[in-house]
Amino acid sequence: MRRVAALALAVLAVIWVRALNATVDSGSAGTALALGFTLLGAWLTGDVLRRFNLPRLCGYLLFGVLTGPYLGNVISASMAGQLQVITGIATTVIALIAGLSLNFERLGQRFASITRLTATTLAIAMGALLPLAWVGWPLLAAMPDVTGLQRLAMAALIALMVVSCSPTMTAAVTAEAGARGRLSELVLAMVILADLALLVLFSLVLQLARAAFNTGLSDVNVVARFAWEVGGAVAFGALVGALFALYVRYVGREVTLALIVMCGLLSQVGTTQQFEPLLAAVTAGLVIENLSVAQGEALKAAVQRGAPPILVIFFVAVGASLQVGTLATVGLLALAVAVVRIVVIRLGLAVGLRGSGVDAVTGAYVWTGLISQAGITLGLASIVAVEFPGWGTQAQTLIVALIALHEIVGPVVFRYGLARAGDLDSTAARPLLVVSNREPYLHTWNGRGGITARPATGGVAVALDALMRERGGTWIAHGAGDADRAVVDAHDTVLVPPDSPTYKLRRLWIDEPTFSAYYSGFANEGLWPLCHVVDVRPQFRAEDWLAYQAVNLRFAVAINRELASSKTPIFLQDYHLALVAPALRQRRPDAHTALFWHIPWPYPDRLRICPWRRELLAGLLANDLLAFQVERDRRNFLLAVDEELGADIENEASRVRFNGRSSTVVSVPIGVDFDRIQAIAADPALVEEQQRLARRFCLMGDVIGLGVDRLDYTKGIPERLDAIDALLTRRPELRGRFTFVQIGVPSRSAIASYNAIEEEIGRRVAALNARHTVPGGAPVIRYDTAPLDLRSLVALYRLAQICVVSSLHDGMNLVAKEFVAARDDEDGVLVLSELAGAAHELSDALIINPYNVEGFAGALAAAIDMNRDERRARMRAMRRVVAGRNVFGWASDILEGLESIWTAPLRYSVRGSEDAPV
Ligand code: GDG
Repeated sequence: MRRVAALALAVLAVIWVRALNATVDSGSAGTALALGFTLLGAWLTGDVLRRFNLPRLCGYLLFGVLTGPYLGNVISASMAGQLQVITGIATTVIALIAGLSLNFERLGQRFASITRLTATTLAIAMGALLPLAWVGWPLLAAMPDVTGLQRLAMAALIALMVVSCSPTMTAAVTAEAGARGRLSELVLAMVILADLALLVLFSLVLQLARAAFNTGLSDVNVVARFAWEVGGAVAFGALVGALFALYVRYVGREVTLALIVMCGLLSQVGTTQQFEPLLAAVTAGLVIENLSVAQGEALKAAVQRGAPPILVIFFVAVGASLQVGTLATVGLLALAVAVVRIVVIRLGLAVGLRGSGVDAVTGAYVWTGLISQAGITLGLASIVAVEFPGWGTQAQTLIVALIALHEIVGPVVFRYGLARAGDLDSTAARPLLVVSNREPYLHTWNGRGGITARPATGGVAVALDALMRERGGTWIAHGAGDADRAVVDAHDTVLVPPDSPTYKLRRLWIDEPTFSAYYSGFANEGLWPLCHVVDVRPQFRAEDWLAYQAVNLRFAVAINRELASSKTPIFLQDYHLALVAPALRQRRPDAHTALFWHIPWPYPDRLRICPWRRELLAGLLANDLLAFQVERDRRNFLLAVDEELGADIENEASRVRFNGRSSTVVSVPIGVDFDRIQAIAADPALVEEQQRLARRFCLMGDVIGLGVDRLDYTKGIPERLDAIDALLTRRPELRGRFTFVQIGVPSRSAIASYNAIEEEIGRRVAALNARHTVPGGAPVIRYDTAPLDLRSLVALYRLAQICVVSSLHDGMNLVAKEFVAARDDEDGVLVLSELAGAAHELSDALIINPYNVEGFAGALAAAIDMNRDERRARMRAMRRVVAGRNVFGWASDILEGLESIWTAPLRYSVRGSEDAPV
């Protein structure tokens, strides 16, 4: 039904667009054939250029430039009409992409400083170009004697066109180079903001020009038309954006088709109703991306799938219109303008960058991203040519020549800038070395003599695996599968993922007694309870400590062997590996290491329980970068460092100097793979899985609660059961209506405290079911200890009205964020413990204290009674947070943090000062 509705909507919209644009004749077979050949030829040229590390778009342009002189004879009237529509749609797609690329929330506080930098750069560049255009006006030949307001308006329009940039090219170069980092992020935001401002200014000056040239406008009309053109465009764009976001959310079918129809609407309605169509499209993109990141992501995927053919045709058309011949006539002038342009932009940047907070390396290369000009500039030039056929056509020739020049030079220079600023090194170009206790894939015998590769479950392992698939490199971990040895080569490595190998898994074999003392003993009976404020006594045994040191040393030796270049970033995971860095440094003093501590860090009084705390602190400080989940952990760590080691702490720079070296200590909250969970959630076939699970868990009542945990005493499961008990006692009418699904996957079962909690939970579930289950009804608590795959987990998240996370203490808690990511229906209530790190970010959950049973039960009742509007508002706010900080952002923040430590001192070492600020 939804599919039919989507198609009907698309067809209606197409009919409307065609009605609006009645001048276009129906296409002929020849048009289709010519377009097909153009696509093929352009695609091939793009591919050839790609091999030389140049963006494909350059190839399309080049193809257009080369075939342009011959196309004129081939293009028929009907083809020209089709091309015009395609070009209109394509420029709108480009503007929409620009809008979709700017997420205010993701930029956070940087947004204000980027806006300031852009405004300063533009103001200075325009301030310099305007008088130059005025003075240089006679060079343009047409109407050299014009003075006064007319000359001012013309000069301003030209200056605006000259200074404009190309969001598409910027985005294309960034995407194709696989760049990620400060420069690409900064440039993209700047280019979009600059073009937004220019579009508004252009519209204003255009009205002035119309008045000055007396094209039938009074002064009042100037203001009214400007308000209509800009205000109307913004309002129309916002409306279309909001409608489309709703469409993607509630219909979600044929998104690519609907996208193209939407761009058709924006471009055609904009033109016929005198809106500024490009501004409308940028606004639509901004609204979609900033109202709902998930819809923005879905749209970006649709653009990737559906828009390339349109963009190819567009860029070929641009190439064809560039007419290299014009370069011969205005070539010298264009060259001079290009030089002046870049000089004034650099001047503006030099002023704007002062005090902007942008680091010096990034700042030095921002100009490289501001060279390209394309779609939007071309659009402006053709408006001027149409409105003012005399001088406008001449100005268009100059601008087109300028674009031709910049299209050739821009992408190459920007790529160079990205490389110099380290945006290329920090991603795919440089492999990564991940080190963790647990491996991402386990090989096990399947009972029929065959071997099965099983991926690790859990958000972090899956996300790091995705990162490794993208970057390549090596992952070192303890080999725990019973068939692990059978699949490795002579160097104990195996290529993974098994279906499409992209990186190396290096396994480490640790004998059982040592492993048990290191893992169960020191890590999980000592450090785990030490770091969590719970009622379990940490056990510190000397033999466990010895095993912990020995295993950490083994990891360090393995890293040293695998590390081809000292520049390869090493990303160590968690509390099992606190002593790896110092052991590695003895072998590789210049290794680059970052460690993420996934669990809380205890306050100094509790840390003092550990006899080897100083060794641990010193070990962690041997990393270049040390990251914690939340600020409180970072603070506790710094307090301990101060108290125990007397190390030198620069609080502002987040740096600790100890033992002749310095480490940066930061907090970077971990996220989930939002897009992946969202994609699973959006799959219509998931409904069948939900139905299957509903049958399996006998979910007959109308209120379903859910808890998903590793069976761990820190997760507050008994407290959760107490609260449910209190709820059903207080509200007996809920019996028979309320079912709670508790997934509890056993872990660390060799440890007594874990055994005890497993038994306790089993006992309490039985008692609670006995007390509250109605005769003949299904049990209140559906308790299952079998692990589920991610798909089933997402299905459960969507089945539940309430998800409960009641940790007594938790570094973050990914279940809370996964639940939110799965709820693109913006429904469901999260009941979240204030003692979990996630509560620092998800303040729109119902926050509880698991030790307060009555309060907890009250929150469950509130969750059950909450009305749809409040549920939606809370979930929407939480989704914004979870989407804005996904697990890839987490990893790249840490890895980029590591990179910047290593690029900064290099620069300062030239000055020979260790203490220079970074
Ligand atoms: C530490 C910190 C921090 C659970 N059951 C199944 C399953 N899971 C997955 C969940 C989630 C993960 O396990 C558990 O997340 P937690 O955040 O509770 O993780 P911990 O193991 O306690 O880990 C914690 C985390 O590190 C990350 O930094 O958040 O605070 O203690 O991803 O989905 N996954 C599948 N089937 C199950 O049955 N596939």
